[in-house]
Amino acid sequence: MVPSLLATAGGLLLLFSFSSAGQYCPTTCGVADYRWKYKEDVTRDLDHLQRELENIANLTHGAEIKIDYMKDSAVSAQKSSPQDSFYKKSSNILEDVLRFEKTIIAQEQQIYELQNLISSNERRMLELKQISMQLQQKCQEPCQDEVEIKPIAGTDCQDIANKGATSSGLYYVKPPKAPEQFLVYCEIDNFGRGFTVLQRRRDGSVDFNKNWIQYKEGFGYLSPDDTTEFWLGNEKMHLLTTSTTMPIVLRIEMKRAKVGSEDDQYRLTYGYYLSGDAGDAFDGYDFGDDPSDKVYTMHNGMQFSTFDRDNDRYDGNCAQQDGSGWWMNRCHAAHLNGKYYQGGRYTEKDAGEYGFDNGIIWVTWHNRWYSLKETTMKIIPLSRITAGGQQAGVKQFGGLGDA
Ligand SMILES: [Ca+2]
Repeated sequence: MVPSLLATAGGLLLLFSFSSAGQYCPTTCGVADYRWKYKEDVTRDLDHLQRELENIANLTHGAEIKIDYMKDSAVSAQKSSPQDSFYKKSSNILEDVLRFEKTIIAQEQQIYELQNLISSNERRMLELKQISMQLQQKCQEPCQDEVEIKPIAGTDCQDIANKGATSSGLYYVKPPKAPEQFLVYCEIDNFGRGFTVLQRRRDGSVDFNKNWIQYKEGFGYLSPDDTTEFWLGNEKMHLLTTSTTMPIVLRIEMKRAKVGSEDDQYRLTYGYYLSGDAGDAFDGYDFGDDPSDKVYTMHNGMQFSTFDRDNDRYDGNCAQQDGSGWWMNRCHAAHLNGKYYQGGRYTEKDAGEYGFDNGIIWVTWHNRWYSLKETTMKIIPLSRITAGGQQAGVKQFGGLGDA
């Protein structure tokens, strides 16, 4: 049987499921990838500009020294009374004036080059703005000609199911605090439950070793038939979990599962957990290496880390050595964004440069040297689960900490 896990809090429930490409749509329209690609050029240009400015500053400084020197020469020439000495001094002054002129010409040349650089940068900025506007337009209605997007929209997939949607697929959602709607894959079951899918691994076709911006915006592909891999994006996950339109059961009101804002490094908090056969790896795990293993591998309350943004509780950089963005502690017992290993089992050698367990891991189900073949992370308002209906294979695991 396929084990599944339900982690929650407050109005929302986080569910993970595992089990042993056709039409699709990019999760972000490639905005993040484009930005990342452009970053190097911009950095290089800025460095160049910086060097030019330093050159000019040096020249200006040189000119100041020359002026001081000329003043000194003039003063000393006035002081010396003999005529021959005066002529000698004044020819020295002439030479200095000539040198000074050369310096000014060189400086003017530098300023001219700088002006060119600025106007070419301005042109590039303009181009970039145009491209960004085009992308923006595309992002508002991505792939609408290529993939089937269902006509019903809502604040999340449960809202969409409540409005009568009965089949899984791509839908637009606009959570209350979202500036604009975005596309998600909704898993809608026969009991009228609408899960909003946050992450999908199924074949290793998408590289999950991405930077902060890419995790923020999302990456991979959404498909109407759920055949592609993706990360919906931390910002969208934050918007989806930061507010819910569903009534919240009082019993768990103080215990919310949510992804924090970027200011809080997209911290993950949850307070209520329902688990199936796979156990709660999010609560940490005692590997038997160290008495503090469990504390150092629990994920509740952790901020998000990527190789270029280290928010973990480890001296080193978990996201870098394990090759993924995740709510790293020191480092993990659950690691669903890990490297995809086709065969499942892998070794320290397979793990490459760092040799740490970097697969798709859920240690309370399989040990850390087994990489899961398929995972899904999805959320649903808690009331949909606690209100009854099908809960086979799902039991309450325990109330865990405050959010
Ligand atoms: Ca660190």
